[in-house]
Amino acid sequence: MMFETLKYEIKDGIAYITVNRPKALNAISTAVLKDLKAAFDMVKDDDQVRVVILTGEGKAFVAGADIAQMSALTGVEGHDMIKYGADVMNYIESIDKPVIAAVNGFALGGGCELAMACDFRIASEKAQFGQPEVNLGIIPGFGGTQRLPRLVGQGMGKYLIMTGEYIKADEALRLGLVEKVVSPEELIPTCEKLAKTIMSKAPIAISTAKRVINKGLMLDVPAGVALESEAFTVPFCSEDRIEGMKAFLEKREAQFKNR
Ligand code: DAK
Repeated sequence: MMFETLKYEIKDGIAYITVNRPKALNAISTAVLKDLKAAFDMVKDDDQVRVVILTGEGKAFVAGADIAQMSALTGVEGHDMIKYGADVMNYIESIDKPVIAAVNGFALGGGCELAMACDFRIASEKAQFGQPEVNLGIIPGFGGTQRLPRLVGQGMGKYLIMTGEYIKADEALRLGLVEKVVSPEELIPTCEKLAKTIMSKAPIAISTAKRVINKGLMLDVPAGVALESEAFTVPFCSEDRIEGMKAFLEKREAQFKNR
């Protein structure tokens, strides 16, 4: 399928989704949001796809929501747009396959929020992160006020959102906003290596872990642990669990079948 604002390719179980508006530093317009929703619908329905790598074309990952488009909206239109964008980010987070953000350059405003809706952020040394909304007289609207403090802590989350300060990749690593920093050339190979490691595990275990971690973060610890106990039976009752444990005892690699 062709998208107006994205490239979508599948290779060896990995869906590569690339935001493709390099002249506008991949700014998120309504068209980008619609394309992202449609692309993740395809990821969800395609059994061939096991992991997603999401990146940006050119020198930016995504430099924010499209300020030119947003500036013309009325209050009501602005509300609808922000709600739609926030829903798309929630949808990406809810996909039961791991999503890796390969952050190649600027991840600002809506771009930082898009990266945070992914499961992992691997950054190029050239990446920069920030929530500069306060410079425009607004606040983050695609989940940033909620996901950033959960990743970097309350004080640093407030600091970044209230100052609009940009941070480089090494600082993002120190804060826990990204999992790894690599050279630009190593960015996609590093993401592919991570994807392949995850793909070698039992898919039902991976999807269940993602769901329980995401849901549990919204609960207190005893409620989260109850959720874990309940969810544990899903992989435990799978054929892959029998194979995984048998393979261990037979000292061989497990052959998982996603059953
Ligand atoms: N939107 C639209 N165009 C953008 C853009 C953005 N966020 N960021 C960059 N561009 C465009 C520039 O206008 C420029 O276009 P031309 O002038 O060539 O036509 C082109 O991309 C290249 O950018 P620069 O020439 O500025 O490139 P530099 O390397 O010099 O600078 C930069 C790179 C990332 C430091 C700079 O472009 C920059 O500061 N960009 C803006 C960063 C930012 O503030 N992002 C937005 C965060 S706020 C809503 C309203 C608003 C929002 C959401 C909803 N509603 C009413 C619903 C906003 C949310 C955000 O994400």
